[in-house]
Amino acid sequence: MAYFENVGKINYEGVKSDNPFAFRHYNAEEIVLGKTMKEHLRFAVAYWHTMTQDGSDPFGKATNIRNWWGETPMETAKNRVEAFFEILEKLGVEYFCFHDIDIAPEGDSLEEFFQNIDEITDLIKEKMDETGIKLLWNTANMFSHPRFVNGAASSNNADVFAYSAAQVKKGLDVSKKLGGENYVFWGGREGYESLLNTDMAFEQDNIARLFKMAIAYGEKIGHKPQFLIEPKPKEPSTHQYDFDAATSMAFIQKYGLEGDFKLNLEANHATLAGHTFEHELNVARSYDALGSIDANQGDPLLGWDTDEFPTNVLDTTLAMYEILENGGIAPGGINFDSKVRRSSFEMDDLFLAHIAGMDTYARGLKAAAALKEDRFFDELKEKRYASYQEGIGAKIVAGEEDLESLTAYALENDDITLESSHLEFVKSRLNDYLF
Ligand code: XUL
Ligand code: CO
Repeated sequence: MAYFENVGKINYEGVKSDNPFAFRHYNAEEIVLGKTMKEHLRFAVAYWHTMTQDGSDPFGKATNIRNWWGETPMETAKNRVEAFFEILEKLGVEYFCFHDIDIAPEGDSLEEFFQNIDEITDLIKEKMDETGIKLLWNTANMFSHPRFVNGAASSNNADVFAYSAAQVKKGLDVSKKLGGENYVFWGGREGYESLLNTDMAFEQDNIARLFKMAIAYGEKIGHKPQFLIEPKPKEPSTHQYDFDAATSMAFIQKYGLEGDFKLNLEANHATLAGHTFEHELNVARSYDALGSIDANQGDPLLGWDTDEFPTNVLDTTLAMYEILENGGIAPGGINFDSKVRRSSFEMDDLFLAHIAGMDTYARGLKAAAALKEDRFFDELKEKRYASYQEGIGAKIVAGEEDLESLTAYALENDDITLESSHLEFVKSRLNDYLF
């Protein structure tokens, strides 16, 4: 049975096409800088936003109309697998991501939850084998259930820690079963509300304990996905421990997790932290820790995690530039952690939204490739830092100077000439690559 009878395979038709169910920029097999677009972009669809999100918000009930609702939670879960793979195949997306609770009902006990996961992942595996579609990453939802009110690994209650460990173990078993390429830890409620009753250092030690158990278990079962921490500064906790890329790198280094852990960076989390997305990608890159991305965008006027589909070409261009400079994103990918707006409640909006996101990233890729080929940013930066290429600058970089020698130099050279950045001109030239 087809869940989307009105929608066929989405093909590339170019910008002249007025078919809403066609790509105007994403041409999977087109070669850009020596690789196909699909190799560069490694798109993934997120199970939670696409299959389980119902359009409700803090002020209103569900709006989404979905034809996969069944008589029982398990029937709905099975229908969802069918519908999900139909979406992936029709979009030509080769990867997907999910939380454990997105795919299977939790039931009345942990045991029942695990049985449900086994049954549904059998179905998912069949579909994967049939279609060649792959698992980019899975994760455990350790934030929705009331037991996680004070966090998961960072909870004050050791039974909650144990429960979380069981979910992570199952997550890794599932990752092995489905050949997951990455495994994500987004610290849902790993943060705190008030320092008055919180031992922050102890809670972070405990998070690191769980991560080390995950590394050890992966080694034991002979399955080593790339582990990823997904930073977010706030929401739901007031203070989230993995605030941003820099904070998460400090955590990774403090607990000696380099080598096993990289970062999964999300655009809307970056803006919540008061950063641009490209800032976060650049920070990760400077640590060789850019693992994967969650593609979306926030609403700058609202300032919370609205998870909109990305439609801003400047943002995707600068993000893709960072990815190109990184030498690609594999084994990570571009996961649409994006949801249709509450008013886009029709089934077909799921396609229109993904097409919009994929086209916006494809456009960003093409613009970023042109910027790279033209050495646009390279030339700008080479010129800007030229004073370190020779003379005193080259000696500073080579470690040949000290405070005394530089004082002697500065006393002779205190009439300093600076150059204008011409930043407005630069931005205007950058626009030429976008439109
Ligand atoms: C929450 C968020 C999560 C993670 C996975 O803001 O981004 O969906 O991506 O748990
Ligand atoms: Co995310």
